[in-house]
Amino acid sequence: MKIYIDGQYYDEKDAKISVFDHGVLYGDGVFEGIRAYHGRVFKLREHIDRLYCSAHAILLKIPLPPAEMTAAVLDTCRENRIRNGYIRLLVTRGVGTLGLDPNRCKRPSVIVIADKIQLYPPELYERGMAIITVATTRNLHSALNPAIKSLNYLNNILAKIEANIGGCEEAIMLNAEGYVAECTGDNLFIVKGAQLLTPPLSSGALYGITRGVVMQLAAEHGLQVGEPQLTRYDLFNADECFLTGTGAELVPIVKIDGRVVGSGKPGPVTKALVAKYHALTQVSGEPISLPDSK
Ligand code: PXG
Repeated sequence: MKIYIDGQYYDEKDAKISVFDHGVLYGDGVFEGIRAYHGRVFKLREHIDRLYCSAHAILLKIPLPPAEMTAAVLDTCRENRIRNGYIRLLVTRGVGTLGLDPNRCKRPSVIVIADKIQLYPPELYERGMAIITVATTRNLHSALNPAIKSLNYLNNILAKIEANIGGCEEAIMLNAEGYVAECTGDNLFIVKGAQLLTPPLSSGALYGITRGVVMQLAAEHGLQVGEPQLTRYDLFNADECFLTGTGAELVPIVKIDGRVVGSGKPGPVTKALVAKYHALTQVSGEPISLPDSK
């Protein structure tokens, strides 16, 4: 595997950054997780936009314009002959001193990794997943806004650990007011009658790219899409529930904190949206343009 670091490709074993990089010292940086399907990068513009918005929010000036970043992602896929895979894009604050001051960091570093994807087992999609609410609440937006996809993911990691201790692969995170925000690396949706509901961004949810796609597909499917504040009660009494994310796509949720959701099986609306989402991933995206011989 070849890793892109600041305009050059390195073998995996040589792909290294400094221990003085503030990305390592302080989690000072931003990232994206992107999918490629059938030789195309899905929703690349949206991911690039979100990366620059995250960077803007932390006053991190990405050293190349979005068009060059886009080209770097596509080129890294070509370099690794990736047709289907997972792309991790990150920008660190760069090499600085041991002190906090980001002004000491002269140049941010850009890293692109294009790899095979680790998928959840297919049974999970057929049977659905059980999840639990965890004690760790989402970061306050007045402290570290969860809309920023920063390299400081400890809030999410702590919640993930609690999920694992509780025997689950994902967790519901509430915000400080007790409203549902999202999962540790996925957004959350419920179906109630003809409505598709997901927590608003102000709840502490990430502005998920998959979330946006699913909301659009649902509207086209004739569902009424809304973003009200949701409580655990709303989730327990939903007809259907699922989570969304670039890696996970759509995963049906059939049990929450021991309460069976709906029929206890993946529901018809979830299945219809899964089919629509898969269909879209097969036909859209930025072409990687791999030569046929490769
Ligand atoms: N919420 C959070 C907190 C996320 O980090 C999503 C929702 C889904 O967003 P997209 O744009 O992908 O639909 C994410 C992104 C992992 C992993 O390995 C997942 C994400 C990021 C990093 C790692 O599960 N998800």
